[in-house]
Amino acid sequence: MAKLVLDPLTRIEGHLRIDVRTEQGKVAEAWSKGEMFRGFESILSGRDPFDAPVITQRICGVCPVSHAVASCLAVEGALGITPSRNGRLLRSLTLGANFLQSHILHFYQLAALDFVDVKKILAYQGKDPVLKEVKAWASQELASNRVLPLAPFLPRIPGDYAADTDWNIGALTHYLEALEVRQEAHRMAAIFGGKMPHTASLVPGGVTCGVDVEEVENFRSRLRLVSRFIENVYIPDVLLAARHYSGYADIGKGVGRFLSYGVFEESRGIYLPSGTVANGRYASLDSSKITEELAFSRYEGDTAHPSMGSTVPQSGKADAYTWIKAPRYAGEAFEVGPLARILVAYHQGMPEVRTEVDGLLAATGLKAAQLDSVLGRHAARALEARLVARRMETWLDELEPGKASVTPYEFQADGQGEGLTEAPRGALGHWLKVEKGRISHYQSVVPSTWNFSPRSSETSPGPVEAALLDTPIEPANEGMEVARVVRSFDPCIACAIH
Ligand code: NFE
Ligand code: MG
Repeated sequence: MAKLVLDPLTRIEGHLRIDVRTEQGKVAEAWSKGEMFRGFESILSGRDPFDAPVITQRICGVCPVSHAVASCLAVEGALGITPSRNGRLLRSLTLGANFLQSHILHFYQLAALDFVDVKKILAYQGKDPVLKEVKAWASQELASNRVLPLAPFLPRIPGDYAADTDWNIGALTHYLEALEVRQEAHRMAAIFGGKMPHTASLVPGGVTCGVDVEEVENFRSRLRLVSRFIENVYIPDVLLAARHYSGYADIGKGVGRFLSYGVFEESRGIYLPSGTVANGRYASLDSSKITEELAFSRYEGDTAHPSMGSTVPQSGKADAYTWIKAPRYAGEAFEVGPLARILVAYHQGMPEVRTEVDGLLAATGLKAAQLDSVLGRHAARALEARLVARRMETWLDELEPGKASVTPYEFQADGQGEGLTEAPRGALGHWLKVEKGRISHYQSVVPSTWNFSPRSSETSPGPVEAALLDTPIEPANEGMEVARVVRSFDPCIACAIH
């Protein structure tokens, strides 16, 4: 029996710590720990409800648009505001751009370094000027006396990296290219969002910018650049990774229950459906079944629906081991994220998702059950990027230049609302109550809160804790297998603890 601690495990803001206990070369128990508290929900109390989208975006720089959309929907519900048609489409375009940048960022900048041996650049013999420059830089760094040479590529967990020099160098090239493409996606979000990372224009009622044909085409041309990268680089790289690391189709199997709130408002309805999948069966979503449990979380109070719950920190709480709460649906842990959205859409029967998933299974030789794995999560994220990028073209076509993007409304001083949407990492809900024109209650339940939740009882682990069970551990890898399982969920702890 041995214990392994990885801390911090995140390559972005937020401090995720993972502890595992291993037995006979496998993970026998795991603990997911959010190591800080921020208090956004308390900050919102007493504020003007129209400040909510501005403040909640500051929860995160990676998925701010989702927080803006969730709070706009919650305020609209509370105050009886119907967003305009253009506003819905512009929100979806801005959110879509944010999904694309986040998925590309995740695969290349946050996850790829667990698979790609960047040191192989030292063996580069070709003529590409950028790679020659990277090689020179790497040699210089490694020969230097710097404390952290070759950051952000090093230090790293030793791991079992693929040996193929060309593959590794190719992947490094794509790492660099992804940085540029991500900028394009940020520029797209800024066209209607005003600026990034935190948009200035998403408000209850729609978006405060007009639809101008030139801007629409500006957006479209950038979208095509990003789409080209998704089709020609991102998806092929995921397929190649699946070949080099095929064992990861059998590692990281989670709780087997998936949930999506549905996302991307269209002129009618929403694009990706809401619902749950358990035992391979689709069911519609009933948001009254959502609770947050607190047995092992450092907060006061008891299990409650987020419309009633509170977030009051209690640092010395006995048995508690994290600042992340434990969201549950009908009392059970559910996985959220791109894989959940894809499986919910698949089992609900959405034709284009069925085509994509069946195509992926045929191309990789994976069985449907193996989607619930490390590789399945990476593949679902890439397929979703393709689906969203394609659909964004139709939202651009549906915009009505010259028509209003925001609806006028009569201000109501009281109300209660629920804003359910999806962030790149999964289901995102904001719940608020307005009394005498001020926010009297605000709770958000965030994707990484679902996935990185602690136990709700001794026998009911959170989704990542469950996914780590039985992961084979090779001592020489120093926990790389754990890192790969955890990062397939794309953790953002700044969001999870908010
Ligand atoms: Ni900070 Fe977020 C997304 C939200 S996270 S990244 O995606 O909401 O869990
Ligand atoms: Mg919360």
